[in-house]
Amino acid sequence: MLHLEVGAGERLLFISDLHLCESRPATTAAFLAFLGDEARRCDQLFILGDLFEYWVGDDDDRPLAVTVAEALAGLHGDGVAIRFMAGNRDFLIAAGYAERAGLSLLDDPCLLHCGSDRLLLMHGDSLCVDDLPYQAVRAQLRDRDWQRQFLSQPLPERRQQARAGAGDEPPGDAGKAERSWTRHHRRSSRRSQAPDAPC
Ligand SMILES: [Mn+2]
Repeated sequence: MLHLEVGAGERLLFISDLHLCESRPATTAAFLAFLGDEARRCDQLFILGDLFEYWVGDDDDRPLAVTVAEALAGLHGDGVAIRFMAGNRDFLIAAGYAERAGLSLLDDPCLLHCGSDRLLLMHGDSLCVDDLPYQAVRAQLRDRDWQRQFLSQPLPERRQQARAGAGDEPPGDAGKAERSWTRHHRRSSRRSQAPDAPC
């Protein structure tokens, strides 16, 4: 497990599950206002997953992704460390976007040492251990081969697949998006005739 130490006097802020998307501009506006004001007064901002409703690859240059990257990079430029742990929606955020947005990527879980306190940081979906189908899908979505195959598709196709599963549902309903990803994988597996691929 990743261990991270922060100074006892540091001001830390924790946020998660904003599920930013184009259909909820008020949430994006509130987040940008937060980055410009309250977040400026902390030393480290921890974003614990599902910042975005969906993520189809760091090459996605939709305006929302660009705007948020610029705002985060501005905060980082002002001296605030920004730690990012992926969630079950934006698990494909990787080094490319992290670089543009000034993020340090965190593994899930991560144990934070803060003076004499220890804080366990997780997105939380790994704790749904009774939901065996979900855990199987989760393992598959974190599989490097599956991710490579998905990311090798053209950007418009990836966007369409992600929107089909995640676009209109309310935040918090993680299962629907995951099921969409699974359906996608089943189709892809058949296309590539990979008989051993899990589905
Ligand atoms: Mn989530």
